[in-house]
Order: sequence, then structure tokens, then C-alpha cells
Amino acid sequence: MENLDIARTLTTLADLLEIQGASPFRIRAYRNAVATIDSLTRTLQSMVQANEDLTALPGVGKSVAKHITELLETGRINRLEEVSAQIPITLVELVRLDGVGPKKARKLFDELNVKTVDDLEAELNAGTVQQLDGFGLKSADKIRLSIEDHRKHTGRFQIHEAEKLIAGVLEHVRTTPGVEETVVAGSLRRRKETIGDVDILARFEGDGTEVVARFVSYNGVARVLGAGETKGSILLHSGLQVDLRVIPGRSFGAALQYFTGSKEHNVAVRTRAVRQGLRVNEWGVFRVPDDVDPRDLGKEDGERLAGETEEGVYEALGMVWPPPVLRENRGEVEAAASNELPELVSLDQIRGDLQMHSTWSDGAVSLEEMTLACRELGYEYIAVTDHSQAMAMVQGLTPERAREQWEEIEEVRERVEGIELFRSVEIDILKDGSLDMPDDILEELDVVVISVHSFMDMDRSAMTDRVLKAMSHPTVDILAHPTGRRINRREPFEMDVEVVLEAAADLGVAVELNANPNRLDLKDTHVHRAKELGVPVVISTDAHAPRGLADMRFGVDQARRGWLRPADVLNTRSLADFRAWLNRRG
Ligand code: DGT
Ligand code: CA
Ligand code: CA
Ligand code: ZN
Repeated sequence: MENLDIARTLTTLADLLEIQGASPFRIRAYRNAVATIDSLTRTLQSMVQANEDLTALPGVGKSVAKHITELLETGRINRLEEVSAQIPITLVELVRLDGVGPKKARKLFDELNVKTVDDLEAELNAGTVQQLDGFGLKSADKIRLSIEDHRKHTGRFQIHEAEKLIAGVLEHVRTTPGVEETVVAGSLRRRKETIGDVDILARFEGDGTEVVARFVSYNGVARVLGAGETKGSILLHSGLQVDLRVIPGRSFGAALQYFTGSKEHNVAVRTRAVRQGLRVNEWGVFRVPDDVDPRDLGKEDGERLAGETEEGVYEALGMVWPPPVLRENRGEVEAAASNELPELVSLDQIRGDLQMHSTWSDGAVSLEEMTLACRELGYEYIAVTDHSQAMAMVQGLTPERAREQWEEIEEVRERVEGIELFRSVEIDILKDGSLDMPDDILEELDVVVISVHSFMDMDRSAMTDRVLKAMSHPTVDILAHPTGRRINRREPFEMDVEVVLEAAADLGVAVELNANPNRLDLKDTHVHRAKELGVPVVISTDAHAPRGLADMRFGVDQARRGWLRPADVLNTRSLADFRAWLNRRG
């Protein structure tokens, strides 16, 4: 069982207890433990096996440690079963809807016997929810929208979740006798922001039955969906499906090419091949004799031109190898054929991080600790961007506190050598498009980062105008998480992204690609458009603790999916060149 499965089970228990009205301290105990588990680099399974004391982990007390051990040893938590005997476990789905908290879920259950999202939708349609105390028309509308979002998203996993869930499976397959190589294909290899299912390939000669049998025996399996000679399919406890194909070496490259996809990319590649009198399939590239109808051919008939390596497959088709992140049929097939693929940005080229938070607002550690953690990563410069005062619930900076923070910045600059710490604030774009900081402060900041955190349900033209007005303030450097989306949780707000990007180009404002895997905002196709318009892109983590700084790689993946070269990404510049950009307006 993976850490993520354990974290999800504890979250379910916490949600149920909260619906039940349990003590906030108990609930917080579970949630703190979940936060710790999320950041662990080792598996709880291995810790329990080694008889380690789980209570040594921050936020993990005796009773939570007992639950974890019980779950790992028996596959269940007794306490969870007791609680779910009293209130239906399906209510946790309701709590996760925007607009329904634990109290409302409880009320819906008590008064209307709503147990599932489907029940809730039926009651909304019947008009009964609107009549409950504390609901009303407006909140009913909001719930209706979040049900729609929920429906759209169920089934796809976020990339970081899929990565964590798959680690144990991969290890299990990799250590199977006779397996020479194990690789991930499909959308996860293309680094898509969400993953439907995970496709893995194992290189193995001969009958694959035993490889598949071992694959489906993995201890995280909730259900075996299929097991044959060359392929198997499993469902993990988390609901993630994993497909395995067992492939011999002579076809491994062709299979990798085929199962990496995307389907659209493959169709375009195959169409090109047919024009050249060639046939590509998951077993190789073959020359089709002129007088033969390809439909009469067996899977490996014809003269074999390639199949062992992926590079070989593309080469046989007259193409250079396109990085998997580009394989979406967005021009990469033609570019690979004319050797005009872009040289993509990579993680090691990133020289700074320009959005993160400290204890001055909602971050977990001090300005100095964040700075030290960034120096550890080898960065040359950073901006700690605490929130402005409109974000009152996280103690956003008033102008006075911003000035106080500058004093601390001075001290940190003196103590920490080898990295430049810029003066910065993540300034709220207020409802009318003005900035949540007076001009005298804005003028003295090194990096002005602006973003929307409120009134996200404005109509499209009002939101577009609001952001345009904010960007036109002459001190603005970076528009952060421009569309406000939360993957699988909140749709982007209504806004004309094209108009905003055009304005950014005119005004010399950069746009952020927020690397947090919950955001990835701007998304890949939008950063591609930014590049076309010549708008510089900044990849920032928005870290709220040092471990969040490691999210940079998720942002870089999306930048690569958007065809960005190092020159398109502002924070690949050297400190001197980045400073020159900051002074671009003279
Ligand atoms: P996902 O799982 O929805 O996140 O997306 P993928 O791209 O991983 O899709 P999946 O798992 O259905 O299939 C894996 C790869 O297999 C896909 O990217 C390309 C290849 N493939 C699957 N079905 C077809 C097909 O009907 N035609 C072609 N040409 N390729 C296919
Ligand atoms: Ca897949
Ligand atoms: Ca699949
Ligand atoms: Zn923000």
C-alpha cells in the first residue's frame, strides 16, 4: 500500500469525523498526519516493516500511528468501519464539493437523506435543497456548478499523484526475474497534467504469463481487471488503473512509440508512413511490397526496418526523435520530419524561483529559511512573494508590514551570501482592477507580482478588463497563476486569455507558469501562445514550505509541453540579465 493510499484513507476518516461533529483536535490530528505523510520520501510500509516508531514523525501521534499500522497489516481501519456504520462513507464525496462543508453535508443527510452526489443532484432538481435553512438559491447554484466540475474530473489523476501511486508497482515489475527493462509510456511519459491510466512496458523475451502474474500479485491491487500472456491490467486501491504490456526486445522501441501516444500523434505518424510505402505498428516499421494489400499482411510481415529502439522507428520514417512531451500532434510531426524541433527548456537551466511564501503571510518557514533552501538548490536569485493585505485571513502584508519586511530582507541579504533575495509581494488584483498596495511601495519593490484571489465568478468581459487594468500599472512585472484554476477542483475563471496575453506583450509584462501540480497555470497550450506572442514566461513554484520548491520540475514539464526554449523562460536568465529585464522600462 502506498503512502498516498494511506493518506487518502486517513483523510476519509477525518472527513467523516468532521461530518459527525467530532472534536476539532482529533480531526486536526488526522489532517496533520496526512500533511506529514504527503511529504515523506520513504514508504510507511517499509518503516512499519522495519519496526520503526511512527510517532517520531512530526504530527503523528500514538493513535494515528496505530491506525497506520493496522491499515498496513490488515488492509482496514476498525475505527473507520465503526464511523462509516453510523454515517455513509459516500458523504465524504459531498464534502469535497465546493460549497458543501461538513456541516452542510450533515444537514443534507439528516434532513433529505442525501448520501451521494447523485442524491444531491436529484434533490437540487426537486427544489428541496433550496428550502433548507442556510442554503438558499445562490448556494444551490454554486453546488450545482461544483457537481458539474466534479463529474468532469472524476477518473483522472493529477500527475504528481499518479507518479507516487505508480512507484511501488514499477519497482515490483522491475524486480521480476527475466525483466530487462521497465518503462512508463502513455500520458504519464508525455507529462500530461492529468493521467487517465498508467501504461507500463516490460522488456522480456518469451512467454510473458509469469511476468503478468507477478504484476497482478502486487500488494496494492484492489482488483485485477485482466491477466493474459502479454498484458495485464490492475486497479489500485486509489482507483488508479495500471496497464502492463510485456514486449520482446526486437519490438520494444516500436511498442514504446505506440503506447506513448498520443493517439493523435500516432495517427499523424502512421499517415506519413503510409505515404512512404511503410507500415508502423507496435511491433516495428515494415516496408510493404508494392503488389500486396497491407490488409492481407500479418502483424510482422514485410521487410523489418526498425523496432528495437524508438529513435530507430522515427529514423526509419525520416524523422528525428521528438521528445514525448511534444507528441500531441501540434506540429511536432512536421517539425521532426524537417529537423526543426525546438531545443526545449530543462530543469537544470532554471536559475531562480519568483513566487514563494514565508511566515510573513501563509508560508511555513521564515524568509531566511526559504532563502537558504533556494541557495541549496543552486538558485542565483529568488523573490519571496508574501500576500498583500486583501488576503486578510493569511495576514497579508499591509504597506507598513511590507516596509518592516524589507528590513528583514536586508538582514537576510547580509547573512546569506551567494543568492540574491529580491523585494517582492504577491499583490492582489482588487475587484476594480486596482492593486492592493500604494504606488510608493510598488515603486520600491524589485519584482511586482500580481494575481487574482477574490471575486472569481465575474463575467468574462469584466474579469478581462479587471486584469488588463491591473497589468497596465507601470510597475507590474509578472501576472501570477493567470487563470486561477485548481486542477480537478476549480475551473479557470472566465477570462479572455488571448486578449490578456496580447496585452502582456504590449506592456512588457511576463506571465507565470505556476509549477504547483494543483495549478499548472498557465497551462501548456497557453504558454505556447505566450511564446508565439513573445511574452516571457516565468516558472515559479508558489512554495509555502521548502519542500514545495521541488515542484519546479512539474512546471518545467508543462513549459516543455508548450514548446518553450530556454530563451522563452525568464528565470533561465543569469542574475545580471534578469536584473536588466527588471530595468527594461528604464
Ligand atoms: P490517458 O490514459 O487518458 O491519460 O491517455 P493515454 O495517452 O495514456 O491513452 P491510453 O492509456 O488510452 O493509451 C496509451 C497509448 O496507446 C496512447 O497514448 C496511444 C496508444 N493508443 C491507444 N489506443 C490507440 C488507438 O486506438 N490508436 C492509436 N494509434 N494509438 C492508440
Ligand atoms: Ca494511459
Ligand atoms: Ca491505458
Ligand atoms: Zn496566489
